[in-house]
Amino acid sequence: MASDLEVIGWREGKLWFLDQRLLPAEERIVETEEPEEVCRALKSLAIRGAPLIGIAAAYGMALGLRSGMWEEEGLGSRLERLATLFLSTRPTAVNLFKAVDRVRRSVFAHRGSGENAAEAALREARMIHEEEQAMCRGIADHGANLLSPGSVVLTHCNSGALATGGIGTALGVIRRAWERGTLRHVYMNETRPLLQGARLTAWELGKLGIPATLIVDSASAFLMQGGRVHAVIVGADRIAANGDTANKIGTYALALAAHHHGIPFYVAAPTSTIDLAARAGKDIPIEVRSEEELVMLGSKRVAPEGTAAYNPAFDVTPGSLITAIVTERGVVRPPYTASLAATEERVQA
Ligand code: RUB
Repeated sequence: MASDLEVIGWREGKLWFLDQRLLPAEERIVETEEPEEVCRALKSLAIRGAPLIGIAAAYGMALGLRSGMWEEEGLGSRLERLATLFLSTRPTAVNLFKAVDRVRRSVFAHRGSGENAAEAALREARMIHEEEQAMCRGIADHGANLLSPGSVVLTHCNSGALATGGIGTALGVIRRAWERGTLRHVYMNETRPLLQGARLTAWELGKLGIPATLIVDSASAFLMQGGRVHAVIVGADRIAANGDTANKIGTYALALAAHHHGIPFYVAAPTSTIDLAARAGKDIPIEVRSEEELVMLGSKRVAPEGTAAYNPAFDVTPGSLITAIVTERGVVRPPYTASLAATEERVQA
């Protein structure tokens, strides 16, 4: 069994992380004590993927609560400022909002207990990290049961260790199915504009020794039409109460094509990505990123100067196009309003 890839952690009072912007050319580890640097890493996608965004923000809050950093302004005010800083980085993945809230509550709960604010925050951050790792393992086990022997699957963006701090969500399922001998091949979309598929998923699957072929995003429907894909499996950034799911731009088009061709479309995500407060997809904020990401390819300009560009980073796939949502608690099926609420109740029980 391949060893687990570690992408983030805490060492001697500092946060370290793998800078994902440089992959696959360079595996550079960055160490920091500055919460602002963690925010910059989140905004620039040096750290990315829904669960990892939450984990990093929680560690980043712990960095910002070290002794000497808040006494003058007061703990309450410092916590609010840190929370605002982190929550302004990326709007779509709900994991960020849940993680920041957990750290804030934990610090308040431990006020006066003798434990200092940074220790309370760090303990909560470590707990979030460990929980995400455990949830990935659960998702992998449940999800792999959905794939029949000889399966060829298609995935989009990156939902592996690089996105989760664990073995991954959709890529965790792929990895487990490969270990069980039921997976034959993976097609991975390159994932324009930032190429998370080409740069990150290809890198991870290569390390795991899983046979995979890169395609341009617009080739997916063609492969499905030719009967070359048995299932589509993707991660998620936020799942609304009715099953509508925000994930990397292009996911919705994949789901439409899969539906047309009668191919199962699975979403794999931890319960930390479910947001029952969002009743439907229209309640999920969609991040729109810089035009630069479209008109430039690395340092090379690909569109004429002055070209207008629109760059939504996510789209929403209606729950009606999703065959099942795989969580660490099991496989959730339509009607999602009832099944997701029941899953969340079990988490809280
Ligand atoms: C990441 C993205 C990924 C999910 C995977 O977008 O859309 O598919 O976050 O998360 P970005 P998970 O690269 O812009 O952060 O592993 O929970 O399914």
